[in-house]
Amino acid sequence: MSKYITTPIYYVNGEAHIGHAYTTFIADSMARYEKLKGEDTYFLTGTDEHGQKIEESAQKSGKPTQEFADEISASFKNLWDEFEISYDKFIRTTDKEHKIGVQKAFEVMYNKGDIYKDFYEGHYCVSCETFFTEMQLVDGEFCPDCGRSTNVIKEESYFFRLSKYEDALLKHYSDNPDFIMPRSRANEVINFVKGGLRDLSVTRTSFTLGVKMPESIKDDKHVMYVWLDALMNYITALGYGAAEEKMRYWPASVQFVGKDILRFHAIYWPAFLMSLDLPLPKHIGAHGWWTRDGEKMSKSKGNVISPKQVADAYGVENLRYFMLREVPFGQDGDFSQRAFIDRINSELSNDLGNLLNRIIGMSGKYSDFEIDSVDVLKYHKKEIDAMNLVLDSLDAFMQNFQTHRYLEELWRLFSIGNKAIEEHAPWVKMKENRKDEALATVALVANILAKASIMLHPIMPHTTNTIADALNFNIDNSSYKELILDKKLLKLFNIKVVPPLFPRVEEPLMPEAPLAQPNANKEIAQEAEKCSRKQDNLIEIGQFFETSLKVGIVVAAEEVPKSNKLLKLQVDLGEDKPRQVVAGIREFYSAESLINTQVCVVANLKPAKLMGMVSEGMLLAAKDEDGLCLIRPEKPKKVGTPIG
Ligand code: ME8
Repeated sequence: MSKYITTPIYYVNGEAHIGHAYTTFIADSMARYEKLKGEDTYFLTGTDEHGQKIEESAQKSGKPTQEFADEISASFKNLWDEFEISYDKFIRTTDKEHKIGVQKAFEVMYNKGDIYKDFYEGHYCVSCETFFTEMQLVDGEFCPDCGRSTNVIKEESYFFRLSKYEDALLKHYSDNPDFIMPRSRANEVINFVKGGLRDLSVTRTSFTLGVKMPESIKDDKHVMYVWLDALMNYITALGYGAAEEKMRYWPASVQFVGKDILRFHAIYWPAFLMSLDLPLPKHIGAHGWWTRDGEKMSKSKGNVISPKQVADAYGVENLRYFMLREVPFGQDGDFSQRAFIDRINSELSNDLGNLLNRIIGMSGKYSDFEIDSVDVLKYHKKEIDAMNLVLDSLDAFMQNFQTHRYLEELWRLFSIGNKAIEEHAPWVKMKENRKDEALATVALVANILAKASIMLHPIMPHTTNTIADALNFNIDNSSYKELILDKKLLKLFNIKVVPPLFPRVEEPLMPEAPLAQPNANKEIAQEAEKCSRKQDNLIEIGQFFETSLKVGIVVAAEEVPKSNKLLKLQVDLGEDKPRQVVAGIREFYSAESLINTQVCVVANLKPAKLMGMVSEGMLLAAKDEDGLCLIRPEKPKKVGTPIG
């Protein structure tokens, strides 16, 4: 079965930052993984070049729109080329074939009766290129997604009958629980659809930068809504509406997106596809945000980190490893230079790099760089079995896009190798004239390194080719089949000396401090390392006690209208009256289930306003890829009991 993997197409309103690089790295690694397995795989990325946002950015730059789009699109493409992203096609929505495909799709939906003409009056957020109803706005004016001011727009518009697809969408989510990954993200989509879908305005008359209407409809005032145009890229790239020879790749096996654009991909896109009578993608993989100081990194906020700058300092493959290892798929992650350096030094340099160096050194010393695997099974059955168990477990993590777990498990192989060397001490065996045994251990570890490099190849292609070169084999589909699927050992190694792959990083390599500051005080940092709390910033105990934490009991709870996330709670903290706490936990708890249950509350936060309601505290909770749970006292405690 063929595989089709996509990234979002990136807006050309600014250069790529590490958020874009992250999506592209995940998709690239997945595509490389499938190709390594011998799957017929097509990998698409590209740029989104229409809409009011781009028109405004071009105007600000003082350049003609097309020239502006050409430059930024090229900067994305050049960066991906420099990073050796293995895309099969880089699509631009200004490509002629794309526009023809979008017009064709519009026509099909129109002829089916799924698109009709009417008037639209609503509040438009240019940054999100989305209309909102008055009720959806925060404080009657602000965009509920990005918080920016919205504009009132009244215009004639064509509408897509999104409401018609409500039931079909809900059925699809329930029949295909893995459609939205991670599963924990599905609830927000399902709740949104259950809340009722309004027909979607899919054309604009207020600006001109967009795909024109199809000839057959002849309504030149209108251009197509940028999201309709953009989403269609996933099929126009395969030739939809023109030469359709690549449409055999459809449906996509996975479409990677950031959680910010999940709604477009998990609601609008499937509805458009249903209208076009095309099958739906197998998975929409929604990842979290890279944040800086807790805030989403974004071009419009200007708080971005340049992937080129990081890659120049640390190497692009180290960056790929770090980003895919650091953050569980679906979760947010803060980009910290300290955490990056820790992973380079401990995992890449110590665990992997040193193991390779030891094998190069021992093979040279004991047998002139030539070792065979004849005695490996005789002396190392236990290690081989352990290695095979790890190798067998890996595919499932990749299929669930859990790159952090995949790498974590993969690293167990290096522990098996390092442990075997310590336990069997080949240098002692050599002294005792037990050369066969000594060489068997070296060959075992060489095999471990070979197999691990095959599995690491999709994430670190060059580095693993260097390892393969040092061990004298090739990483390709046939070695994948032999060494991973058939579990064979490499018979003979002719080992080559290669320079250390991962020089240790002693000091941050980025000039000023564009990333999170490393801990200023080295001693404290070392102490923290011992406690294996490497990435936390240490605080004084007094600082902790500045936070007043108290046990409370929920005495009333209700859903906040128009919000999929918020619940309004009344929490008794033993004060003269209960406090109102507005908490973003509705996806995980129903209002009724909370009544009469105990919670832990941050009681001395400045009151905040959420959707116009005052919130006088915050509940303690823990969230991972399986969802969120409240932190509660193990046994019931008197309300108001301080925690600490
Ligand atoms: O939304 N952390 O384009 P865009 C992680 N053109 N990923 C991030 C990120 C962050 N801080 N910021 C951006 C668009 N991304 C539309 C898409 S698709 C038919 C149209 C990544 O340039 C993430 O993948 O704003 C997000 O979905 C994408 O960039 C949005 O890029």
